[in-house]
Amino acid sequence: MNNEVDVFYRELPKVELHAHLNGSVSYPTIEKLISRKPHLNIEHGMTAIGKGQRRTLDECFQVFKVIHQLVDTEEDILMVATDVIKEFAADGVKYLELRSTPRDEKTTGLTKKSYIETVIKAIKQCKSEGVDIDVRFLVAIDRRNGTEVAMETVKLAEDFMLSSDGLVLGLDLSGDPTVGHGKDLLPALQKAKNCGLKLSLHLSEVPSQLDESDLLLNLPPDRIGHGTFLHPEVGGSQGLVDKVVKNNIPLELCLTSNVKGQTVARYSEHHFKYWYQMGHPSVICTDDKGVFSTDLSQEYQLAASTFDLSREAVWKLSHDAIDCIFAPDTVKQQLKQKWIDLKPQVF
Ligand code: 6MZ
Repeated sequence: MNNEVDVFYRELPKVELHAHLNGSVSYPTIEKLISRKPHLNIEHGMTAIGKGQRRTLDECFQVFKVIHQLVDTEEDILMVATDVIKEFAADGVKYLELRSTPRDEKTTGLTKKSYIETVIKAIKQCKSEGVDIDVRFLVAIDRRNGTEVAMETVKLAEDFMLSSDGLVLGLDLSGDPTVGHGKDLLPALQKAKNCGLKLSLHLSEVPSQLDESDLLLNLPPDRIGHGTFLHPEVGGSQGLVDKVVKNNIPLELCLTSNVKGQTVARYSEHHFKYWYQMGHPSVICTDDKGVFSTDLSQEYQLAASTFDLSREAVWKLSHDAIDCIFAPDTVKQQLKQKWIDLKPQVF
């Protein structure tokens, strides 16, 4: 990780709401996975995008395929999830919503159900070890897998929502945005909403998804991932912005991910500026801290230096993220108390 991050950002209590499990795997964990599976001939350069490097979004999705080869047993998932949770905690994250796409792996006996059970086991293990972070889980639908798998995933998520003591809170819709169409997933998402699962949907991560975004915004989702091309200045529309504003749907914004994945040309052009200036709920997140070689402290520092935010403004930004979490109000109150306790006397 980046040692140049100012201690203020490291010590800032933070909320992370957009973190894909397998995109968050750090260098040391990748090393451990590679040593478990040397026959795959995978090198670290194939699993992360270093400082100053960029890839097309398509190339980023190839990286996930490499990581998935390395993470294909319950044992791997337990290690990956435990390491990721501890790393977020060490970076000052007090509340984390992890998301991941459950997979069946015939060769190892991994099933979608045991995948989710293993992530829950990791969350509970960290809690029992006293790691200072509240972790919840969102079950992800990979859009390329289509209608039937989406329905199956909703059923699984519903079962876990009812049996996981509040650890499974909702659904994420993600995956390569150039593949498939949201209209095929709408019935599954509607069903999820009806049964009380919260929805965080990747919307308009690439241009030319206006129809889809318009359709999915009618649900409406509880949060939006990226939303890069929603606003009129980048080819979106005022109609889309109005829907987001009317329903007060928070945006999860991932600066480094969007710049390294080349959907945003430079940091100063990031759509954080548009939404933040409007006073719309905007939450700084990492997306894939391993793949994009970043962490949440670094993302806050980047937002502050790019958009000239004072330390008070940064504090308010991290504090206001609490209102966007999917856990119930009692958890929000506990977190707000934590922020009061940790607030520096002077900035
Ligand atoms: C869309 C993304 C993503 O689920 O195996 N994922 N989906 N846009 C992005 N922007 C870069 N980054 C990650 O984590 C990896 C999976 O998360 C989704 C993709 O479906 C990817 O395969 P899990 O834990």
